[in-house]
Formats: sequence, C-alpha cells, structure tokens
Amino acid sequence: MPQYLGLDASTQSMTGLIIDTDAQAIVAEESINFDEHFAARYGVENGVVDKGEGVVHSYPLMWIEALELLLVRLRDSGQDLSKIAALSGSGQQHGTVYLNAGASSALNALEAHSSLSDQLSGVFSRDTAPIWMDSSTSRQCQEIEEAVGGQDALLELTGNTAFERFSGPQIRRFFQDEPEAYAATATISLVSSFVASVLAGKLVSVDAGDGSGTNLMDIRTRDWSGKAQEATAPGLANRMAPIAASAKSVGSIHPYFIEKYGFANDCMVLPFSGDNPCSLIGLGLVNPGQAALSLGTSDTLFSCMAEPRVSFEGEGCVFSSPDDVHYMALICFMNGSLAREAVRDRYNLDWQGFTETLRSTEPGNDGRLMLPYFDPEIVPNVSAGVVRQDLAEDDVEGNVRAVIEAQAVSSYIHSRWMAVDIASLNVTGGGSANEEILKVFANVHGCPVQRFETTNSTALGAALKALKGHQTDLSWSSIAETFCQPSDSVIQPEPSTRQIYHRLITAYGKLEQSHGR
Ligand code: XUL
Repeated sequence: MPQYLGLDASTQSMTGLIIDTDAQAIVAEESINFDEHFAARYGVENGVVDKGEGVVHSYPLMWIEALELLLVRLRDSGQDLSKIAALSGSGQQHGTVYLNAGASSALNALEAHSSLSDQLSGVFSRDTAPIWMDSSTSRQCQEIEEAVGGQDALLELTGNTAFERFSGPQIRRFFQDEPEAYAATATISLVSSFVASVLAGKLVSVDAGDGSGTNLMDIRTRDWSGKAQEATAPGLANRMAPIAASAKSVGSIHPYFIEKYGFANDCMVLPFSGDNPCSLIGLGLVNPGQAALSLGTSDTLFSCMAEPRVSFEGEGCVFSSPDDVHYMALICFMNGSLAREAVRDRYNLDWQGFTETLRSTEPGNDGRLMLPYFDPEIVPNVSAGVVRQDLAEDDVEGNVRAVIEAQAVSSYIHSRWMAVDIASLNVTGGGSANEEILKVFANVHGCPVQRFETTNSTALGAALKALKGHQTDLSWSSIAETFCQPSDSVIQPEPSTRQIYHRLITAYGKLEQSHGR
C-alpha cells in the first residue's frame, strides 16, 4: 500500500499532502500557517519580513520549525508515516538560503532527542533568506546582463532576462553588501533544496525546474552555466551542488525522521522543485499546450511547452518542467491575493462580503478601471501605486470588481507571448475556491475554468514527483490521468460578456500604457 508525501514550503505556510496509490486518492492534507504560529517570534507578516526599499526576506529557521510542527501534526492525526515509500517537495521559487561550513555535518548529525531548530540554528551564514517578493536588485540585474553580453544573451542562455527576485541577482547583492558573510558561505541552497537537505540529512541540490528560476542555469543543457555563475559572484560554482535529475533519489530519509516520526528506513527522498514547476505537474500539465492559473500569494499563469520559448518583452519566465523533458512558460503577477486582500481590508469586508459584492456588480464594471499595484508589480515591471480611472476610491462595489477584472485582464494581455491557444484553464491556489472570481477569469479568457479536488496542486505535484521517482516505469500521462482529474465543477464562460471584455481589454491596455506600464 505505498503512499507518497509531497511537501510545500510556500511563502505563507508549510503544507504536507499524502497520496495513496491503491486508493488512487489524496489521504491527508495538513498545513502550518507561518503567521499563526510564528508571527510573535519571527515578526513575520504574510510569512515575510518587509525591510523596506524593496527588500523582503524570511527565516529559514522558521521554515524548519514549521516542518517539524507539520510532521507532528501528520503523525498525531493518525497517519502511519512508515507507509510513505518516497517523498518530494516544492518551495517558493528564487529564495536563497546561505549556509556555513558547519551545515553539512550538522545535518548529518541530527539526533531525535532534540528539535530540528535547536540543532540547526547555527548552520546559517545569513539568518534571513531573500525571497521572490524582493525587488531590490535592479542594479545587480543590469550588471549580470552586461557581464554575460547583454539582456538577449542572458535570455538565450538561461531562458530568462534578469529578474530582481531571481536567485542570481539576490546572491550578487549579498556578495556586494556583505562580502565577509558571503566569504563565510560554503553553500547556497534554494528554499526547495534547503528543505530537501534537512530531510535527507545532507546537502542536496535543486532539480532543473527550480534551477531555471535562478538566472544561473543553462536552459537547454539543464545544468549550471559557469558563465552566468561567474557574472554573478566569485566562487559561486563551488557553492552550489550540481543540478539533480528530478526523478533520481538523492538518498534515504535521515534516521532523525525514522526515529521521531516513524518513517521507514528506506523512505526515498527525491529532489524538490519550485512551487510553480510542481504545480504544473500537480495540475496534470504534462503535454505541451495545456495551461493553468494559480491564484495564490502571487497569481501565476502557466503552460507546458515542448521548447523553451522565451519572452523578449520580459513578461514571463521559462522554467524546466520537473519531467526533465518539457518546459513551462510562466507569468508571475505580484499583486495576486496580496491585492485582493488589500481591497478586502480597505473596505472592511470579509471574504463573504467581498464575494457578495463581486456578485452584485456587472461584468465590465461600467468602465471603472484599476491598475492594482498595491505592491511593486512584476508584470508589467512597475513600482507600487494604485491607479483608478472613472473609479472613486470610496466606491466599494467598483473597487472590488475592478481589482478582479484587472487581474484577469492583465493575465490575458500578458500571456500572448506564450503563443498557446488557451482552450481551458486548470485552476489552483487559495483563490480558486472562490467561484465568483473564477467566473471573471472564465469570461475574460473566454474559456472554461476547471477546478480540482485540492487547491494544493503544488504539494500534489511534489507527491507525484515522489511517486514517479519510486515507480519509474509509470508514465507522466498515466500518473496525471489517475491523480489530476478536474472536479465536476467546471465554470463556463458566458458568451454575453465577450464584447464587454473585448472592450475592457482594450481600455485596460491603453490605461496600462498611458502610465508607462
Ligand atoms: C514565480 C514566483 C512566485 C514564487 C512564489 O516566478 O516568483 O510564484 O514562486 O510562489
């Protein structure tokens, strides 16, 4: 009765999801919210610490504490963790964890009588990790692009132009700002590979899915690019373990977890990947042309591609798929649930009130428009500042509909470069539970929107990676067919809204451009 565990170290929480191959079903899902458990100790809000001037960090030690709490919760809820044949995981992409020379032996020496955080508190050469919300590295982006021969050269090499949140620019800034701490850094992990390293009790690398979110990986060979590493910081190649093949075990789980939580001796640990690449798999996007939408802290729209098609306008990113064969195109909008929550809170609504307000308003919002840049936006790349057109700030109804229509329209406009004819959108993420929001996306994109049993498609994708790594002869198509079927609740577009949204798309595009965006 093999079971597989998928972990998801996301921005706001640590989630665990277990699938059972006999039952062909998800049998457990637990989540530890960072703010709920650690806000007092670490001072985080929405899982992060905003240090101002675009600097946004989080605490790797907090993630470890959450991992421990999650395992306690899974064990105490009656899960028999000895049934887990293999585990894998996903992490918020781009974040970097800086480890000192003692990390390797500390990971190896973990003992069950003490907590993970007590034993690992001394392994960092930097207490905090810059994460994907950090937009403070514009200078470093320019420097890296120049050093590899220009923006197009970096795009050609890594599949991506330099993005502020990507690992390479963040590492360069650390090297420049804190040269001594950089010198004391023996290993740089990503969020995903850091959590994998704790479970394996040794330093392990990322897969190509997460490696491609660094501006450091050759997108075609799926290996680190020496040229990009040299352009980023001296001695970087020695500080990063080689890219791991997605489906190849990095070893067995460390005895700490066997003794403390009852995992089996031979429970395999598969390399972890980024949250978006895992979501690609978890939503069953294993064939080119399929597309999906994730409504999470950030909103992302992504598709599976046969080749690494790139965005010359810098609207999107290209990552390797965790199947190590295909690629994924991804557009990341910073103002996802952050913007929805900002509007909800600004007008003192709860989610129910927000949803009822949205339902009570008309598609097209009578021309009332908003550019919802509550935080600096990634696509388009602009600084923070909400813009309203024909929309009063105290108009509650207008602002609620405007923020959702802005998100849907922006995702439509900025996904043209993918050249994917989106026939349907598979949706995931916390926001996908809200049918009124999904209706707007279905109408703007003019295609059906399909929901899934779980909104944790990242953790499901990670569990499926574990299954594939353990049962290597299973094909991705058959895995997706078994575990990634949409639920019955498909949301169809309403033909009567086509004209309205065509007009809105044009008007929104003009507003965006008139603001230099
Ligand atoms: C993708 C991105 C975010 C993070 C956090 O490029 O920055 O989606 O992965 O979810």
